[in-house]
Amino acid sequence: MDSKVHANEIIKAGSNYLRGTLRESMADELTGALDPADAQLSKFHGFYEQDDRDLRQERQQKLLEPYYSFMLRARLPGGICTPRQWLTIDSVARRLGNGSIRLTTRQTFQYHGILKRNLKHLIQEINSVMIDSIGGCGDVNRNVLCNPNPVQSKLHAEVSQWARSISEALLPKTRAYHEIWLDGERVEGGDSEPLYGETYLPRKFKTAVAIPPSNDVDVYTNDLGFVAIAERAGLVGFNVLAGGGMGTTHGDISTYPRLADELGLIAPEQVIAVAQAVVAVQRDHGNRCSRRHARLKYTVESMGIESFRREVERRSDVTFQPPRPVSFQHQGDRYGWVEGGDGNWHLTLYIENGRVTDVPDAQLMTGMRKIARLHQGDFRITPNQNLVVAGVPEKHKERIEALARHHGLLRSRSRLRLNSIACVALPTCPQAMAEAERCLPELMTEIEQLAASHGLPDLTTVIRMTGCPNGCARPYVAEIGLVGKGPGSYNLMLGGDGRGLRLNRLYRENLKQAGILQELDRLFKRYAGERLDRESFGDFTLRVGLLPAVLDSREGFYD
Ligand code: SRM
Ligand code: SF4
Repeated sequence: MDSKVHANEIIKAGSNYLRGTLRESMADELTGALDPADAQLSKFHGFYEQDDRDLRQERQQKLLEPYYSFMLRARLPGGICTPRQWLTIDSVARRLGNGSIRLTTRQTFQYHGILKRNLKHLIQEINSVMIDSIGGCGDVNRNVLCNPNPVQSKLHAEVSQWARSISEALLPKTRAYHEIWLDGERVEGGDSEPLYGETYLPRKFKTAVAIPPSNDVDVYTNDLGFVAIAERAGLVGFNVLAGGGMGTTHGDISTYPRLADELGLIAPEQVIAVAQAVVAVQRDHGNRCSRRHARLKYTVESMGIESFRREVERRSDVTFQPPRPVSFQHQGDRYGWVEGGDGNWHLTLYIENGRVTDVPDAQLMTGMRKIARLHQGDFRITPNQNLVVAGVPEKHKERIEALARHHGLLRSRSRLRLNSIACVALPTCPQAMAEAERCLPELMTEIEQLAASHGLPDLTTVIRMTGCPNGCARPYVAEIGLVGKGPGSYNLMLGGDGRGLRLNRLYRENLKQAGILQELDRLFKRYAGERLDRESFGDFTLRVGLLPAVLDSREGFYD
C-alpha cells in the first residue's frame, strides 16, 4: 500500500480550514471550472464540479472545454423540510439548476447543472430558508439518516431528535462557508476544528439511526450506526454499530463492502460522546495515504474490533454493555397513508429513482409545488429517494391525495418497482461506467413482465442498480444488485435478505441487459417452482445453493 500521504491531505492542511482559493476560483470567468485544489475543497461546502458526459466527446472534437456545471447536495438531517422550504427548493431548481430536484439515498436533495455564475446565489437562496450544504460532501460526517417519520410515535420523535443532535455535534465548525457564500464576517486566526482538526477526516463518514423493525436506513452499511432499543416506557438506549460501508473498486480485492460490527449498548445520553469518540478514532487511525482504504471499515479491520471498541470506550469514557437483540423486518419504505400517534396522517409517495421533475405524463414537480402551497405539516425525504407528506390533518387528506394522483405522484406500481432504487450515474456522475437512473425504469418494466410470466406478480424482491461499484444505491445489500461494469454491462449480485442484514455476492459478471433478463427468467422460473412458503427470493438463492452466503467481506467476491 502507498505510504505517501495522499495529495488531498496536503490540500486540506493548507486550506486554512477549507477556504483555499475558492473565492478566486469563483471569480475566474475564463473557465466554468475551479482550480483543482478548490474542486476538492468545494465538496466540504456541499458541491461537486461535474461536466455533462453526454456532451464530452462533441465538445472535445470542437476543442471546447468540457461543459462544466456543479452538483450541490444540501444538508438535511432526518430529511425534513417545511412547505415553505420546499417552495424555495423548487423555485431554485427551476431558475438556477437543471429544472429538477434529485432526492438521494441519504435523505436529502441535490441540484444538478448549476453554472458557476449561479452557484453563490443558489447557496444564498437556500440558506435564506435555513437550509445549508455544509458537510453535504467532503471528508466529514454526512447527512445523518433517521426514519423519516418522527411524528409516527413518541419514540420516533425522540430518536429523530437524537439524530439531529448527532448531526449538530459532528458538524465542522469552520466559518469558511459563511464567509465565502454568505458574506459573513472573516475570522482572523480565530478559526478551529476541535473535533476534526485541520486535516478533517481521512475520508467521508456516514451515520444512521435506525428504529426497528424498519431498517429503511440500511444501518449496517454506515460507518457509524445507532439502533434504537425501546421498552414499554420508551427509549432505553442504542446498540452502537461501527465499520459498515459499500464502496469497492472493480479488480481490487483489497476493497470490499462491509457490514458494521456491534460495539454494544449505550444509554441515550451517551450518544454524543460515543459518536465523537468514533470520529476521533477514525481521525487519528484512518488511512491518510490511500483514499481507497481510508473509510472506517478498513480502520476497524486493521485495528481489530476489540481494540477499536476499547479505544472508543477510553475516549468517550463510556463502557459498552452487551448489545440487545433486535429484529429488523424490512429495508426500503412503506407506501401510502399511515396515521400518526398525534391523529395526523402521513402519505409516503414513491418517486422513481428520486427524480422530481415534470415530464409530459407526470408533472411531479408541479404536483409537489401545489401540495406545498396547501400543506401545513412538513415533508420528509426518505433514505430510499422517496417523499413523505407528513402531518396532514384528516380534513386535508382528500385534497392532497387528489393533487398527488392528478400529477402522477400516486400511481399504482408493482411491489418490485416500489422496492427498486438506482443511483444517479450518467450523464452527471464522473464515476459512472454504465447507466442507472436513466435505464432502470425501462428495465423494471421488463423485469415486471418476467415476474408476471412466472406467476409472481406480487414479488417484493429488493432490486438496486448502480452505474459503478461505489455503491451509492447500496446495491450490495439488495436481493438483486446490478453494478455497472462498463457501457451497458453490469455485474449481477444475488443473495441479500430483503432486510439489509446480509451482503450479496457476485453471481454473473458483465451482463448486458438481455443477459440480465435471461438470467432472471431462469431464476424466477426456479423460484416460482421451488420456493418454500413465504421464502424470499434472496433466501431462496442461498438455500438452493445458487451461491454461498458471504461470511467474510474480505474474501473478494465482488469482481
Ligand atoms: Fe455516492 C461518490 C451520488 C449515496 C458511495 N456519489 C458519489 C458522487 C459524488 C460521484 C463523485 O465522486 O464525483 C456521485 C454524484 C452523482 C451525481 O451526479 O449526482 C454520488 N451517492 C450519490 C447519491 C446522490 C446517489 C443517489 O442516487 O441517491 C447519494 C447521495 C447521498 C447523500 O445525500 O449524501 C449517494 N454514495 C451513497 C451511498 C449510500 C449511502 O450513503 O447510504 C454510498 C455507499 C455507502 C458508503 O459510502 O459506503 C455511496 N459515493 C460513494 C462512493 C464510494 C465510497 C467508498 O467508500 O468507496 C463514492 C466515490 C468516492 O467517495 O470516492 C461516491
Ligand atoms: Fe456515480 Fe457510481 Fe455513485 Fe452511481 S454508484 S452515483 S455511478 S459514483
